Amino acid sequence: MSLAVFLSDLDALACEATAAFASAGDPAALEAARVEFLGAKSGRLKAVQKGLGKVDQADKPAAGKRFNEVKQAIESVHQQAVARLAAAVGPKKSSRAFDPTTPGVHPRLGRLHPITQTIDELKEIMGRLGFTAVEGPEVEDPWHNFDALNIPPEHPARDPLENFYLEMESAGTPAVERGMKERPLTTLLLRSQTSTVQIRTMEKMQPPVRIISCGRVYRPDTADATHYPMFHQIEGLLIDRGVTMADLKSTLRLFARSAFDPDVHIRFRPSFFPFTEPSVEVDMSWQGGWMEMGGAGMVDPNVLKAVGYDPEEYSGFAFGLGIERICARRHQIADIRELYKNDVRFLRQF
Ligand code: FA5
Repeated sequence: MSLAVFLSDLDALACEATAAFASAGDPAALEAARVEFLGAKSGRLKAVQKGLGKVDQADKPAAGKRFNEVKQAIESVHQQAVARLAAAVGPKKSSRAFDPTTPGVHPRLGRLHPITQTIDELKEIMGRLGFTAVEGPEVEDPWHNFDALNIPPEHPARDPLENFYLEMESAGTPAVERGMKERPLTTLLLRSQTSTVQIRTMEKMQPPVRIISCGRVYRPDTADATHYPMFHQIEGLLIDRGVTMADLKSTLRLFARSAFDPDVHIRFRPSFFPFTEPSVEVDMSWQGGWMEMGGAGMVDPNVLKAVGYDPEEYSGFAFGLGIERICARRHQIADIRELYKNDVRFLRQF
């Protein structure tokens, strides 16, 4: 066989194979074309290869070289056809095209817990009245929770059934340092009232004092609609010269009008706290009746003495209100336990 005939057969096959692969519309047609042209046993390229043996001896190197070139070219066209069909099918999972007009999914915004919101607002209101917000520890020693607040060792408020006591406190008590009656080593406790911060503040600064403190307090109370074992209080303390009960009442009235509504009434009922004299319970009008919000009174001279203030020179008032009750009244929440169920359907309302 002459070289010219061999090359002509080879080129014709290349043209046919290229056309067949390019026109294959689906994988089955492409596979059929592959078998026809590139099939290992009876493919047409194989048949042309057999003609190589019949080419004149002198032309064999040129014929062989050309055969390999054409074979590679046909295989390459086949690979391109495979890729073309695969791209047309597309990746399996995202067969749907992206539609930029589809409405998006709004990310849901988180929000502050209603108690945190209430605390922020109370700080704001009292800040406008000139009170600075201060903090105190939740784990307290009995000096700050009881002794300095004029609550003697035998007082029922110190009963283990009324408090969450923790481990033993270290030796060297502030009471002894101040020359007060020595008392035995006792345990630390979770503070049962924010009145502890009155003491911590007065220990650190000289009058005039005008502070509030908001925070968690703990009591082994049974949870019900108005009680929870962990709750929050806002403590207020004002110490200066010539402070009277009238200042206490007008401050609480201004506070109530800002926190609730301008028509709110407040009422003082005589009461007793060891750290105030006289002492009152503070009620605020609500839904045709009264709601107890907290306690208040004029700071007892014994407390002033315990922190080194001169009761002849200074006087002051203090109050402590329940923040859960304030929050419940602001948002018409009938049961404060709802605040701690972590039910987002409830919390999302505020
Ligand atoms: C006191 O805790 C005093 N320290 C308040 C005080 C401060 C008096 C300064 C004088 C001067 P009382 O135990 O009454 O007082 O608590 C105050 C308020 O905390 C209550 O009126 C109530 O609103 C709230 N409260 C008390 N116990 C709970 C509880 N278990 N769950 C939710 N709120 C409570």
